[in-house]
Amino acid sequence: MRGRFITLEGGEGAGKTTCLQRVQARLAAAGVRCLVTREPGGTPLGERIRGLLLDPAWHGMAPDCELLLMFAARAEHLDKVIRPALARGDWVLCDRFTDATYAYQGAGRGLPLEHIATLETLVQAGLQPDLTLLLDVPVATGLARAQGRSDPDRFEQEDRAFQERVRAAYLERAAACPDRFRVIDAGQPLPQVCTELDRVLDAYLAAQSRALES
Ligand code: T5A
Repeated sequence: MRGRFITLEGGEGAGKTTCLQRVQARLAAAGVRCLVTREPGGTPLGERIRGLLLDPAWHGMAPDCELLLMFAARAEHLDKVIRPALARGDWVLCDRFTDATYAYQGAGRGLPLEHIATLETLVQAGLQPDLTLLLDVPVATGLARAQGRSDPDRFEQEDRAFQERVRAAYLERAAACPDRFRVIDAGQPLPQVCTELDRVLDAYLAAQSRALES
C-alpha cells in the first residue's frame, strides 16, 4: 500500500515549522516511517528555486513567473522525493503544497484559478494530499510572530490585504474539502495547538488502522 501524504498549511507565522516537529514525533511514536520535506524546495534544484522565489531582490517578479517556478520546483520534488517515498510505503509530511499556490498565487496575486488547476493536473497527475492540517491564525498574530525574525522574505513583505486574501482562500478551500482538511486554531498558545494536533492525528491514525483491518 502506498504511504500517506500529509501537508501542513497556513499563513505567515502560523507555526508550521514548530508544529511539523510535533506531527513528526507523533507519527514516529505510532511506528510510522515518515519523510519530512517542504515546498518550495525539498530537492537540491527545488531549494535553488526557493532561493529565487523568496529573495526580496526579485520584488515585482511577474506573477506567472512565480507560479511557474512554484510548479517547476514541485515537479522536481514529486519526481525525486514524494512519489518514490510514497511508492516505498513511507509517509510524506510536507510543509506546504499546492493549497499554498491557490492561496498565494491565486488569491494573493489574483492569478486565474483555472491556470493553477491546469498546472496542477499536468504536474501532479491526480496525486493529492490525503490529509491537510491547516494552521489558521489571525493575520495580525501571524505577522507579529514572523516579524520577530530578521530579514522578511518576499512573501512576508506583502501587505496586510494580501495576507488576508491568503487566509480567506485557505479557509474556503478547507470548507470545500472537509474530508481532507482539518483546521487547527493556531492563534492559541502553543501547548493548546499541540494538544489539538495530537487529537487530530490520533483520530487519523485510528481511522487508517481500521481501514487496514477491514
Ligand atoms: N509559497 C509557498 C507560495 O507562495 N506558493 C506555494 O505554492 C508555496 C509552496 C515560503 C513562502 O512560499 C510561499 C508561502 C511562504 O511565504 P515557508 O517557508 O513555509 O514558505 O513560509 P513561512 O510561512 O514564512 O514559514 P515560516 O517557517 O517562516 O513560518 P511558520 O512555519 O508558519 O512559523 P514558525 O513555526 O516558524 O513560527 C513563527 C514564530 O512563532 C512562534 C514560533 O516559536 C516562532 O518564533 N510560534 C508561536 N508563538 C505563540 N503561539 C503559538 N501557537 C506559536 N506557534 C509558533
